[in-house]
Amino acid sequence: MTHKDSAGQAPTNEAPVQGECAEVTRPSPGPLRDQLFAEPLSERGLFSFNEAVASVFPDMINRSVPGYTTVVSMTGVLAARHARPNANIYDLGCSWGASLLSVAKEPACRSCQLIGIDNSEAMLSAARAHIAQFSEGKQITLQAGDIADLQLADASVVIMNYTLQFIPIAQRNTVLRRIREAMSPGDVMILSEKITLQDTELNRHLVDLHHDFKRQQGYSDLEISQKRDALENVLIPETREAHFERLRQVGFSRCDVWFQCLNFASIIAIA
Ligand code: GEK
Repeated sequence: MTHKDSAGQAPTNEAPVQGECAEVTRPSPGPLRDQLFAEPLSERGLFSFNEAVASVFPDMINRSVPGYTTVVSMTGVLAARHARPNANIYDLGCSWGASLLSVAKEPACRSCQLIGIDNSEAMLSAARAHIAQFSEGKQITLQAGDIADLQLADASVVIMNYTLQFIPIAQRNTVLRRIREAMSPGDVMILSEKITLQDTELNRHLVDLHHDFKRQQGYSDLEISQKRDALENVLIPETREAHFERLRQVGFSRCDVWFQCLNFASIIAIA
């Protein structure tokens, strides 16, 4: 079996095995290497969380989001400080469930219900297979659902790692208000996002640095530019100030960035 951690990261030198012997040598291939944008695409398609993306997701996010592993592992630590016994811990846009696996390792979260919600069936099916490999995965329930129609209750921790950015800006206020309404004072939201900077020149610099990061992770210029085109108008980043303003507007008492690497920030918001 491929060695991997709960974030689903496979060793970086592992390319997908192809050919007849693959089944014999690699009975459980684990997450594949992301090569979805490696060849010139005849048509510019919008990015979606389909089966192809779901199958390579851990490799894609680990090599695309600087600081992802730190955010995922610290999500469990942050959750442990705020988990109320028997309350719910939600991960909205849970993908393969990496953040919930991090939470499930924390003894302080053991009496909580860990609920992962995602609207991609392909992602949920990959998540089910991934989570089943970990004993702590038994504590996790996965649900198909759209973040726009959330029904949350008694949420002591709400995790939204790199997902709000895919919700239309006009809906973000309502989504966050519903989340806040399901929380009690002292509960925590962990909100991780790609961000833009108000200073346009510095913003361009950080975008360039992010592309350098992706090159360092083995992505080619073609992969970087085709993925960027596919994500245009699909992933809509905002400034950290816009996030703070919205979080306060919907009733969070305090918020700040607890981690940032290049143009990817993680915000802690206390209800
Ligand atoms: C991680 N948090 O590994 N409703 C529900 N799910 C949605 C919606 C929606 N409206 N829109 C997008 N998603 C994860 C990574 S990925 C981030 C999150 C990325 C889901 C989508 O199907 C995908 O699984 C996830 O949000 C975004 O820490 O790919 O950059």
